[in-house]
Amino acid sequence: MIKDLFADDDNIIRQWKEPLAKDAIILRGFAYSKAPILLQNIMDIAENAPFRYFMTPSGHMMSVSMTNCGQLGWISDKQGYRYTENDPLSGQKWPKMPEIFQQLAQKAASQAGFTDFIPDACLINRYHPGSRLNLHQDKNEIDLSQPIVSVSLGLPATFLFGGLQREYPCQRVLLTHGDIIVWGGSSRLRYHGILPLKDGVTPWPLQDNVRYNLTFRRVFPV
Ligand code: MD3
Ligand code: FE
Repeated sequence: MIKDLFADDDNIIRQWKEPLAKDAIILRGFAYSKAPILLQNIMDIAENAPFRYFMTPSGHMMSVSMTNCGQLGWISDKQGYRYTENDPLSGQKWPKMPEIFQQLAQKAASQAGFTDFIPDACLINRYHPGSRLNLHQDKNEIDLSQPIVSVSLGLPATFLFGGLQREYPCQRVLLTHGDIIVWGGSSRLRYHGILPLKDGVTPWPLQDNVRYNLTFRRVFPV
């Protein structure tokens, strides 16, 4: 009998923890083995709630396209940044957050010491080469005691991780397919952003030249 060399496949997926700052950690490779099913779920969500380019309150079109799943979705328009229960494109509720998204976010948060993280919002960002996200804070959530969990899929991106004021220096961190960042506590309001994406090839089953980021948040207190 020949031993099945792939029987314990999960054990050969490379995973490690990289502290980034106080209350912020990178879980390298944490989502890697789940990437195909996560991507399939993203495609299903986008059939009901398509990716779209929001306008910022100041009237600029964002270069990242977005959609959402969960009880609440993050949107932007002339009236400002906020969370809504309905997709403004369809007037319908945002698609339900898939069970696998929920579980992954909760498992990642607990790895970082945040127990019982139950996200009520998942923003899905899609980047193409040239797409970028300017330095900003995530502060539209009411419950700032809860962490944020971010999952990177597809093309690598250079993440800028700043301080509590815009002028403070930034660390640059390369985020690749399957990486997760969890941050909360004293890092919750740090400025951060994504440098313009570069061309590249992406792992199966992704089409080339695209990056997705799932951002799990708790908007309303539990
Ligand atoms: C915030 N998205 O959607 S998430 C966003 O990759 C957003 O699409 C980026 O920022 C993206 O609001 C980055 C990752 C992240 C990581 C560390 C942080 C956001 C952070 C630390 C403090 C505050
Ligand atoms: Fe952000």
